[in-house]
Amino acid sequence: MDIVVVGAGSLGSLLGGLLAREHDVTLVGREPHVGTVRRAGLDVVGTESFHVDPAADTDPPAGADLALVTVKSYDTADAAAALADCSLEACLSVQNGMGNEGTLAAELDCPVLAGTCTYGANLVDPGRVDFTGRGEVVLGAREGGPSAAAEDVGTAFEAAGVETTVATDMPTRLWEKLAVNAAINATTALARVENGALADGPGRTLAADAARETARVARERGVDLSDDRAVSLAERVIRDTAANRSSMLQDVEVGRRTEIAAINGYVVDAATTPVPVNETLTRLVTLWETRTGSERER
Ligand code: KPL
Repeated sequence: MDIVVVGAGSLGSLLGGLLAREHDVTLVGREPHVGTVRRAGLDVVGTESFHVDPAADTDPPAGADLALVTVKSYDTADAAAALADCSLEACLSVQNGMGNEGTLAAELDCPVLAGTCTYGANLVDPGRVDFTGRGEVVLGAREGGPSAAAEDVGTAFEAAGVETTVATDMPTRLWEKLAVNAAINATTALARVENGALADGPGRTLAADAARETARVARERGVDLSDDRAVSLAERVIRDTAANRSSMLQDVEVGRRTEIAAINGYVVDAATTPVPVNETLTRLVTLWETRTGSERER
């Protein structure tokens, strides 16, 4: 399969690297990373270590079987515009936050699939990504139900050794992922701690409260997600990724804009009843972005 990965950051580079062991992959991202990959290839180190030589560029090619979109949520509209003239069989969004698939579908003339991913990655240097934990990709039709395109993509991912489940309930899965990210990302970024620090004490309380509020908002919007399930999913991810630095902590550490608006901010905007924990987390991270000027940094 011909795959273009739009958003060669930490996760995009890891998934692109794994897929390049079996498929023709083009990584689309920023310099100096893509230039280094073009000249010297991509080193994946950690959980598994290997070297691959995918194509790499700052713009997408004219066509591909699949566009795998892994850009930050605030860059989705730009990614959609960049892909609008690209001939594609399918597009898969594996991003944090909600609403990305709709933004892509508005520009693209192919099935747009939704995905979640629990693989851990950290782009440490141009051309080098740390593989910090094996996980799972779950993907399917963004509106739920069966999808031939999702089956094809699932088969291609499995052929490359990427643990993949094709699901027919992606709307619920996206809310579950939102609850996990709402629980973990802002708190770890503000306290500058790894995910495992939320396993007990005040971090555990904050994470559970943020997850519960997100589940309530999901139910207000007709999604069947109980408080208990949201909390236990968040607690499982905290345990399974204890040593990981969340993507928002990684953003804050390098002074980059965060995805707060698409995570806790989305919960606040979607709520019809008060969500004080998500609101406070959103305000604090937004305050940090404004004071550091990072809301302009990508
Ligand atoms: O998706 C993540 C992220 O960091 O954005 C979690 C699940 C919190 C893992 O770190």
